[in-house]
Amino acid sequence: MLRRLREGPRFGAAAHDERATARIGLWLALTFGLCFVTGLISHLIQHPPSWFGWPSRPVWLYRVTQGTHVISGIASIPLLFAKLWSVYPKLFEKPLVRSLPHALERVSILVLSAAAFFELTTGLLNVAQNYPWNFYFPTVHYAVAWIAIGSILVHIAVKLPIISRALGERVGRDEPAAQGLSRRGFLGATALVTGVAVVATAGATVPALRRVSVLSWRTDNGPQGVPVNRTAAAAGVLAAAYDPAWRLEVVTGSGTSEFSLSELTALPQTTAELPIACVEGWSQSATWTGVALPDLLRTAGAQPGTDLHVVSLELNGLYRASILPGVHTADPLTLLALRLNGEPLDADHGYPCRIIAPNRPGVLQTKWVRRLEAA
Ligand SMILES: Nc1nc2c(c(=O)[nH]1)N[C@H]1C(S)=C(S)[C@@H](COP(=O)(O)O)O[C@H]1N2
Ligand SMILES: [Mo]
Repeated sequence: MLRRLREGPRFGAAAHDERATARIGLWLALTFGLCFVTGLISHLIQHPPSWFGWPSRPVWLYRVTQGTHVISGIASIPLLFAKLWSVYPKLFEKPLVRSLPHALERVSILVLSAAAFFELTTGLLNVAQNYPWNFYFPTVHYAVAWIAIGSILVHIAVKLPIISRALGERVGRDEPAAQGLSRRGFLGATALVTGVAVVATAGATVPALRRVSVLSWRTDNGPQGVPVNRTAAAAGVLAAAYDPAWRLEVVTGSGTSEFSLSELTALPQTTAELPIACVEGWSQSATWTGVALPDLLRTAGAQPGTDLHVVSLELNGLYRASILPGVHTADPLTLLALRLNGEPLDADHGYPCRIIAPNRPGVLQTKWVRRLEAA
């Protein structure tokens, strides 16, 4: 029975052959593995345990890891469907449960499929800025990622004999009598659909693909040529941002200094080309000008290299504050930016001033800064 199934006479299509299944499984393991590792990196940067440090250089590294996270996640969607299509006859094989190990294996496949679908769906909706749920996305997405990767490892371990046998066999030409898509045709179609899905969306972070990425989100569509995630109006900071009484407070061990906008503008200015790399996968490089953090700290009587608590004018909102670690406050490319692409910051980009640091998630590039406090 098993042997017959593998050869496929009962279900016809060669797509259900283990040689096709194993190859798609291998691609899926690669995209999922990449997605998991890059997601873990992003999580660690945003919630750093004491043993974790993330460098401030190269400036583009997070842009690449997070772009990879979203692109590999998107590539996983057609691959997951193809994988399920490839094995679905086996999922309904009778008897449904043959033994305890067999039952456990089936449960692990159920958990694996559910977790994988959950991750890909929530990730995709997050990227599309659509939040039809009421849990906090990062926590749940992160927790379920461990369930997904754990059940994938169990699945691979259980299937290893079949995987190595199937990958050892050549895909070969199908018997001409085989119904439906040939193995090659199925693998080719899967690769093609995956490629199209990637090209259609990767422009959100790969500049060269911008023109062809028809399904891409948030590119070049904000003021000053940079997308906006949360506007000043939505954050409720417009009045406070343009209040002439606005001062930047810098609180250090040696006391509190206050800077008006014109005092900040009068300090030595640094200009740098730096990307905003949103965790949602879009990224955009721009030219930022402002006061380098090491300069600002020295002016305020503190040492570059101290961790800073960055507080914005926003009263509530998940991203109203951030921690800027010492590696970043010591980096002369970390800016308290006052200008973007040659103009004063637009309200939506953080007027009067915002943090732009090299190699950081966009979510930590706090806008509408009110206070910097040595942590
Ligand atoms: N105060 C504050 N700063 C913030 C945010 C926010 O909601 N509030 N959003 C962050 C996110 S998620 C991103 S990706 C960047 C986007 O910057 P931009 O809107 O200038 O492109 O700002 C960050 N800074
Ligand atoms: Mo973001």
